[in-house]
Amino acid sequence: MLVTGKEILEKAHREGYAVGAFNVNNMEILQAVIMAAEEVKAPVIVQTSEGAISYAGIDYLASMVRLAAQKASVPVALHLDHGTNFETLIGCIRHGWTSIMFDGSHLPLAENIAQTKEIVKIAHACGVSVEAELGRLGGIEDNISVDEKDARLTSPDEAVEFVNGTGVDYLAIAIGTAHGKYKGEPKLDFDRLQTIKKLLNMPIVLHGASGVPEDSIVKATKLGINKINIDTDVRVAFTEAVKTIVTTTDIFDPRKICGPARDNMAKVVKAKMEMFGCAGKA
Ligand code: PGH
Ligand code: ZN
Ligand code: CA
Repeated sequence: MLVTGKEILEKAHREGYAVGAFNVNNMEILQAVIMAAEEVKAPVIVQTSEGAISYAGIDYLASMVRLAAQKASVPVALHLDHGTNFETLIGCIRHGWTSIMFDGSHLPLAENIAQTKEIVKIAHACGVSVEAELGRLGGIEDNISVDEKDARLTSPDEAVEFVNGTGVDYLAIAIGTAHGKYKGEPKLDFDRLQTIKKLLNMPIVLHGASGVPEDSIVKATKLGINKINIDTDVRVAFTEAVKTIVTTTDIFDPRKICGPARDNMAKVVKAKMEMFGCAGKA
């Protein structure tokens, strides 16, 4: 069934686990994510970036995910990842997204608060949950690209001011992860996470989680991360399967290429769900 992001994440916050939020932009990725969630009985967040929406079309994605959620035996939320464009944010609300992220993390604090507050007012009036980001992640996620030198960890004091001033349902914080593939091993600032969680006592979101070692993920989940965004690791699972098939066989039937790729993605998604602690929580 299709539910709001808040419903899924408030429960995760109360019970102390994290739910996977996986980026989708075609049928195979969506099916892989839903298959995995059903197999391990996990609630799941399906998220689309603005890039995914321009690639697949907002109506295609809306219809596909609505159908998948209707048929699914687990709770599914449809979330807009890194929304920056006002028309897209409103378009998602109109097309049935149940959660949206407004990413004003590039703005000065006061402006980020003012714009986020406006989005929260509109979204909440429509029964849609809102995520926002404070601090800045380095790396590349579709349309969002931030140079390492511009990356900035979240200030706990600003986080309190931000949440009080906006009324967001969950907050994405920067504690050392980055979007895309890592060159070295990411070092997470767990003290900062612990301080922020204690001050806010609400669902907290970790972006850029592909490539973060399992022990860091488990620790972050114990310290209060409740939504974990994964994009790169699923893309890699798709591409590795496709590469193997096209370079070692003469297969030219797309179903025999995308089918095994879908299975490979489902395997990766399932492993993440076990790691995040949301398996069995549906
Ligand atoms: C993410 C995903 N999406 O918003 O934060 O990041 O590609 O590093 O998993 P990764
Ligand atoms: Zn992100
Ligand atoms: Ca990453």
